Order: sequence, then structure tokens, then C-alpha cells
Amino acid sequence: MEQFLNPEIKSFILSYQELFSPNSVCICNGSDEEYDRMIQLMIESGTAERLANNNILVRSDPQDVARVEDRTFICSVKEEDAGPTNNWVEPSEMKDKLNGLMSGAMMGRVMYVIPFCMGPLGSDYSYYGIQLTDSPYVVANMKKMTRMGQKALDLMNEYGNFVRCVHTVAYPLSEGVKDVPWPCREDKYIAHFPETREILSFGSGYGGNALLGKKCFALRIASCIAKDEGWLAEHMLIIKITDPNEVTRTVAAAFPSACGKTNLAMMQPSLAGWKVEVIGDDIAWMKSNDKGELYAINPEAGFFGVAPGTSKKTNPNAMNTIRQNTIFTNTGSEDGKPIWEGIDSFAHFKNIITWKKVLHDGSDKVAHPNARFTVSANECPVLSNDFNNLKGVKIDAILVGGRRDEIIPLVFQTFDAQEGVLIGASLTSEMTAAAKGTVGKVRRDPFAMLPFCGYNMGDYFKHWLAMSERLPAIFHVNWFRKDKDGNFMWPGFGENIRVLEWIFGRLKGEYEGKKTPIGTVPKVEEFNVKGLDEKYSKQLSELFKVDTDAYMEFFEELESYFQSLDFKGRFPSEFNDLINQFKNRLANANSSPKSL
Ligand code: TSX
Ligand code: MN
Repeated sequence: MEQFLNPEIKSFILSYQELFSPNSVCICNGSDEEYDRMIQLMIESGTAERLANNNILVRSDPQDVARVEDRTFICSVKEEDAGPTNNWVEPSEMKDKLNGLMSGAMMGRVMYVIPFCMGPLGSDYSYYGIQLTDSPYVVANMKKMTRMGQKALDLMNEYGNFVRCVHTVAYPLSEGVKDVPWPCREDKYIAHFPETREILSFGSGYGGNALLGKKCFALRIASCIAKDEGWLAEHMLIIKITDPNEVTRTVAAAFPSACGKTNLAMMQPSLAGWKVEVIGDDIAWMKSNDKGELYAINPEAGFFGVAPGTSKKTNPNAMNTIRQNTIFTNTGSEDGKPIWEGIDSFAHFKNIITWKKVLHDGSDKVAHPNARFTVSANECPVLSNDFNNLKGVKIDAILVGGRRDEIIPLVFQTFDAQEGVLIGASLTSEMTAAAKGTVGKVRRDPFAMLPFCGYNMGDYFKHWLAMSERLPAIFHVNWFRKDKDGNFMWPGFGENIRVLEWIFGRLKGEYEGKKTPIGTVPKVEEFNVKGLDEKYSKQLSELFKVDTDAYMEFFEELESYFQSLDFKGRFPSEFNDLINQFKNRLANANSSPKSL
């Protein structure tokens, strides 16, 4: 270690070097040469192969393809600080366990030291981390997903504080052990220590388990820092919308996985003159200033997106983003091109090699459903010029959304921020391939943070309520409503700009909307249907309808969900009042329909 490292950084590295016993230590500088060296290592070890356009394809072990929520732990000192939605283990017990397991875990390997910054380099919003890892795949991915290397290290040396991120695939190459293309372990641990801002990740090399800057740091640990410091670390995209008169508004939006966050973040609007630019597709850090305005940054530097379903039709800007300089993980390939289910040109391919490295015969999947692309945000043609803005961007509206066949209208604005917070806490999602579990099952997913809130969800609700005086307008959207025959009632994708246009009009005070018991929906005549397929425009009133009986049941189900969880006394009683407020309005609407 020739270069200057402040004493805390030095002792962090040395103590884990001693524990892990790697052959050598490499401090990453984040250069392109270093990236190329990681790729070369992966090619030589059979982990990766080159595709066209400087893309590469990596195949993981089929046992290591997604986040492992049942192996993810919040190790706060007190159990009640982890709350009912997290797995809790007492910190010293977890440390002892992992100290034992990690002893000698990097034998025969290099320990890479990755200094990185979450957020624009030099921004007051940003936080630093150092990840130790024995995986060249992780080094390559961290270069795309974070501001990684020398500059981050220089700033960190000066600033002092950093989150300790410790990762090993835990496959030591002791005497006589041969390496495998994707080393990993069955007994995985993804452990978070919120009080000491530490992450210990053992036995997995995949995604959110291993790229510790993302879900572990920027959501689980950051949510704890944010609660302590009075800001928000959220599972939200950030987009900047420009109307035909060059008026811009910036929106943050929380959607559970599989609702198309990345598609919305990069969407190509169908309405002429409108522009949508992306600042982030997954995580937003939001702080309010002394004027009560909310400002946000995207702590990430790249996109780690789900490949299956991405196509010229669903997300043309993503397709252009990932044309070159991209790491594909667990996709199929043919002739130097990455391939997956839902890519437009699928049928043209004749000799596809699947993610499991066999010739595709139609009976098996080309790509794993959680196959990913990793790409630097700089490759994105619709990246906002505010992406690196040190001051962040002012958030004019918060959107929350779910994926619901029935009941929830296309869009409504909540009457106030407190009601918006309750609506955010009411989100549900379908289980997806992004995490190990039952695909297709509906689960409650407050603010899309269920797997990512690093502390007691009751305290999280209280924190949102405490922030509510400083929150902008809140809207709920649902692109996924279906008619009685099971057809989608809304075309979605680029046509969602019509919903954003209405939201825009609300923010500018131009649209009055129509009051319903749950909030304000568009008046049909306010909604821009120019050029919209008649099959959709003729059922708009249906899309804006609020079924009071169904919504009454919705709030009753929400109530029983909250009651089913043991928040250890941390549940905000205001939520019960808010639910009653909604229920009273719904009951009144039923008894006297003319009053609304
Ligand atoms: O991402 C989606 N969005 C947001 C886009 C900006 N998806 C994909 C979800 C899975 C990740 C959507 N799917 C959206 C949507 O708005 N809407 C739907 C449902 C839908 C699917 C297909 C059609 C219409 C609606 N139409 C045809 O296939 C022709
Ligand atoms: Mn996500």
C-alpha cells in the first residue's frame, strides 16, 4: 500500500487482510485499464466471454441468481430496531459467526479494495464507502454503478467517514482446491450493522448481494442514516419532464419491482414536444432545505437493470444505452449479441446459447428471468444534465404506484401529504425474479421498501409522517388496470406521458380535477387524448372511477396488514386516524352519492 490512506482506512484494510488471508491486496483506482484487467481475468477463468461492441457476458452459478431475502439480516443492537419486516440477529453473535466463516476465506485470491462514492463526487449529499471483495466481477460492476477509484479515495481520506463494506464469495483456494467460473456458497449471509454503518456479505457474487453500494448501502444503511439525519433514502426513480413550452418539473417515483421503473425512467413520450430525461432508475436520496423544498440526488452512477422484457418497444432508450460497454449477466447470446425473452428480434435467432450455456431448443429459457445489464449512466442518450448536479434537483411531485388489476384508478392526487404517506405505505407488488421466493404471489410492499428498509417499518412510517410538512404533491398511479376480459385498459409505456401531463397541469394549478373519496382524479375533458387509440380513450371514465365498496375493502385489508405485524409499539397511531379518514369519506360517498 504505497499510497496515502488515512489511519482508519488503513486499519480497516489491514484487519480484514489478516482475517481473509488473501495472496495479495489491490487498491482499485477505477481506471479503464483496471476494468479491462478485470474483464481479462474473468475471460481467462471462464467467468465471462466477449460479445460485440465491447460488451461482455457473464454466467453465474444457477444457485446464485438473485437477492436472498431470507439470508439478509439487520443486526441492530436492539431487536425492536429491526422491526417486524427484517430478519434480526444480535450484532456480536453475527460478527462472531461471520468472523469464523470469513477466516481464510480469500486464500489464493486477490483482495480488491474498492473506494467509492454514492452520489456526485464532492456533493454534500454524497456518502463514501470502501468495499473489500475477492470478485473481479464485483470490481467491474462497481466501476459502472458507483463513482469508484482514486477521486473517491482522495475525498474520503479528507472527509473521514466511510461505510465499511466487506464482501467475499467465500470460496478459498486452499491447497489442491481448483477455482470454478462462478465461486459462491450455499450458506449465504448478507448482514447489515446500522449502528456502526457496516455491511458483511458472505457467499454470493450476484447483484444486490454483492454490489454493496446499491441495496445494502444506498437503501438499507442509508435509510438508517437518513432517519437519524432527517432525510429520505428511497427506492425511487427520478425523472425530469419538459413540456412543449420548455417548462420543466422533476418527479420521484416509488414502484415495487416488476412495475417497470427503468422503463418509466427512460421513457420516450408519445406526445410531440414533450421530453423525459433520466436522473435515476432505482434509488433517490432526498433532503429538504430551509425553504421546505425537497432536493434529490441519485446515489448511483449506472443502471443494473432486468434484461428480460427490455426491447425497442418497451424501452428504446435502454436498448440504445446497452448497445455497447455493457456487462450482461445470465442472458443468452448468439453471434456476439446478448439475447433474452421479450427482445424484439428473438425469432430471428437460430443458434442461441442460453444462460446455462446450452444450445436453446425452445423448451428452456434463453435468459434467467433476473438476468441483468450493468451499464454506466453516461451511456444513456436521455441522461439529464442534472445527473451530476452537486446540489441535486428540486422534486416537484412524488409518485407512488403498484401493479393492480382492479380498483386503483390510473392516477389520483392525494388531498395532502399525510394521506399521500398512507397511500405510499399501502403499495403492493407481485413477487418477482429479483428476489428468491414465490414468483407471482402478491405481497404488501410499503413505499416499495419492504426488502430495503434497514430499520423498524413503524419508525419508517413515523419518519415519513414527520417529513410530511416538507413533501411535495403526492400522486398514485396504476398502469396495470384490466377490464372484465383481462385486457389492459391503459396502453402504458410512452403513452404514460399523458398521465404525467395531467400531473404537470395539477402542479401548475391548471387542472381542477374531480374530487373522489380517495383523492383527485382527472376530469375526462382535462386529459389529453390527442392521438390516443380510441379503444383506450373511450374507457377513460372507467379508468378514473373509484369503486367505494372495493376501496372500503382495500383499507380494511390495509388495516389488518398493519395489525398483523408486531411493530413493538412503533406503529404511528396517525395511520389509524388516516385510514378512518378515508373510510369515513368512502362511507359518506356511499350514503349520499350526490355530495361528491
Ligand atoms: O414498464 C411498463 N410500463 C411503464 C413504462 C413506461 N410495463 C412493463 C411492466 C413489466 C416490467 C407495462 N406493462 C406498462 C407500463 O406502463 N403497462 C403494461 C401493461 C401493458 C402491456 C402491453 C400492452 C399494454 C399494456 N399492449 C400491447 O402489448 C400491445
Ligand atoms: Mn430496485
